[in-house]
Amino acid sequence: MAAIPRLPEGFVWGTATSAFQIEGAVDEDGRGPSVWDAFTATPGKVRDGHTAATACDHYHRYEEDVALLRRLGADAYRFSVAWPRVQPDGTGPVNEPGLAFYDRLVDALLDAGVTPMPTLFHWDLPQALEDRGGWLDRDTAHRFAAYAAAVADRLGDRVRHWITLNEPFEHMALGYALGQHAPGHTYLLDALPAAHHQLLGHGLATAALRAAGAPHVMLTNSYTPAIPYSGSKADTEAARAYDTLHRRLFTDPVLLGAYPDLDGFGLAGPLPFVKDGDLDRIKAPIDGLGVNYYNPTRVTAPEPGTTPLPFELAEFEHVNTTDFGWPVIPSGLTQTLLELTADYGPALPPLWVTENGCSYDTAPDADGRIRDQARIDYLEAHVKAVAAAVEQGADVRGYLVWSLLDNFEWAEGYHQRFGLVHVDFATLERTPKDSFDRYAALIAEQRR
Ligand code: IFM
Repeated sequence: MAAIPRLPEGFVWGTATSAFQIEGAVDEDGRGPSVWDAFTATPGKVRDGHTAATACDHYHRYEEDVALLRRLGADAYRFSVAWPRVQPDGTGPVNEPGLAFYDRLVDALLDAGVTPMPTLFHWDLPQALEDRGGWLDRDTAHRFAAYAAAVADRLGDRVRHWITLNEPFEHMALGYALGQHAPGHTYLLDALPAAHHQLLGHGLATAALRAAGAPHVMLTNSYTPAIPYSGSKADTEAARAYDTLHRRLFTDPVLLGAYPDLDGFGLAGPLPFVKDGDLDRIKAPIDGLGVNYYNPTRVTAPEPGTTPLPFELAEFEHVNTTDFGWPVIPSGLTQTLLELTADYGPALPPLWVTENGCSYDTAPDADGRIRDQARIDYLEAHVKAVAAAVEQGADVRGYLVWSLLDNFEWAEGYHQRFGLVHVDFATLERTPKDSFDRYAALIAEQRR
């Protein structure tokens, strides 16, 4: 294998997780129910009826997990704060025992020499807010800023790096448009206010974090280059439409203070849910843009009359796929980073790869070792893809593997294993995989 090029001095290496996917302890210490508790309790929503009631039991085993990060040599750890643990109803006074958990976690990370990078919203909205309309209700954006202020008030003396939202596109598309994730709505394009209100929440929370003295604030989006199925004009336009919905809808307002033209979606003219001053709030300066990358998306023009959307998705042929069926195309990460750099120019803050990883269910061998060579190959190829983008001018500051642990993969339950560390969900025993050791060696090599 060719050597992995050295990333610039100070480049940050780490891993990422999210609260609902690992914590468990859903009924403890005053935590309120989230939309995901309700969704997992609804028959047929999650594969094999899996729930996250215990997940990785990280809530009780966080010290063991922080020890794993120390052993990995990670510079940073991106986790999420569960809003319903901090404010069980999503509003009102904080739930002290819930906030105290994150206090302990942050202290443990700092003791281990690992920089905490909390994300304030990774999809587990308090159910009480969903009952009032969730992200379709503008007030949720204001509630989010108040919650962000409460967390910053408690952790801001030690946490410097904050992330407001995780992947607002997926949350809108899967949760509000298609119903594959909580809260399970199938509103198609009527889900768009959920995009705007999340972005408004991001802007208002950014202001709240600044007021609390936060020096480094980011938003994390998912990015996927839209690859036209063919060179035809129709496929090229379809890919452009997909890119508008997935990338530009969630990036232009934040960096440029304007929504892209949505004419192709039958939405000519001003969007009725965007009020005066919203875009100025959404455009609050940020210090970094989080990039979650898994694969590119192949896009084709739709057959007339088959869909209200100006595109259809297609499969890539002759490529390896992960257990999730996702194509393994590392060059898509280079392309993503370079396209952001070219398209947003001076408006683009430094980029951070806040998630990248793959699902492979490699079982322990007879000797207990997990020889997940496919994950090693995936990670090496994607780190090289980051290095290639940096070499060509992208300003990338960090790379975080999704994920530290095998965990609850949303509608797939425990069927997709993304971890560097294997979790036996019956015993909760953690076993670092071969990829964990390879990533540890890679981090050490980069520091030498
Ligand atoms: O597990 C998810 C994570 O919560 C958000 N980004 C994609 C990951 C893999 O599907």
